[in-house]
Amino acid sequence: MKIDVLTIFPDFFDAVFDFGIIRRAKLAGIVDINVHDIREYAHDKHKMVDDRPFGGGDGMVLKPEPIFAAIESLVGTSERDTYPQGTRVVLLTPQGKQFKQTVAKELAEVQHLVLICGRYEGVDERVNDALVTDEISIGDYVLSGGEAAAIVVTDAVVRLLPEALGSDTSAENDSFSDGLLDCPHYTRPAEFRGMRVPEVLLNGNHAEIEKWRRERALEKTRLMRDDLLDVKNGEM
Ligand code: 6GU
Repeated sequence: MKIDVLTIFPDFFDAVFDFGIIRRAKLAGIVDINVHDIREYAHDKHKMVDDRPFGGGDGMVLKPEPIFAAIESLVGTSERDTYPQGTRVVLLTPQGKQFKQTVAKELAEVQHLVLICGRYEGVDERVNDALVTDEISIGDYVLSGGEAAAIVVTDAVVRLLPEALGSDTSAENDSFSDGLLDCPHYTRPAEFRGMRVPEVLLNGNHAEIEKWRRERALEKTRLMRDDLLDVKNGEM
């Protein structure tokens, strides 16, 4: 998979894609991630990437020209209908559809993902109208820009790529993959400062351990995220 990130703060991404699973996936050739400065696609003499909103109001709006030029360069066209198959151009914005594990799974199937990091104040709507295939928000809170959201989406997608994880079962056991939160985990020592690891995990009875894990996962989900147990929300 190829992932291109478009941002006005490319330095923001310097370290984050060089650790853990993303780093491993890059080195293994499972994913190719490139971060692009939107300013490099601004061809006016001041390399302007944003401007004041028509109609007035606070903040600055990202201009359309550099973003159209970037998409033409990275995708080959700025006509959405003619994007190569398996191309998704995602705008990270608080106005988007909420990012869920189901969305991560869908994006993990594509060949080319372009992530446009919006600014909180806005992106010229013509970017949306002509270029964007998906608008995604990572939750109901305000971030100053889409950069942190692009990192979240990249991490969630890359760890789903075949062979990105060390063990081929670990993604299936994650929270949300079956619609429930994960069960508790313990490692040595079996007793630490008077706190003992649940006995069932020490006895080697795998059927009992599975049953215990399932029960704890259900209990935790009921306690923390009752909403996940509703049938209508069971789309994880
Ligand atoms: Cl994708 N962008 C911004 N600016 N704020 C957000 C968000 C994205 N998702 C949640 N809040």
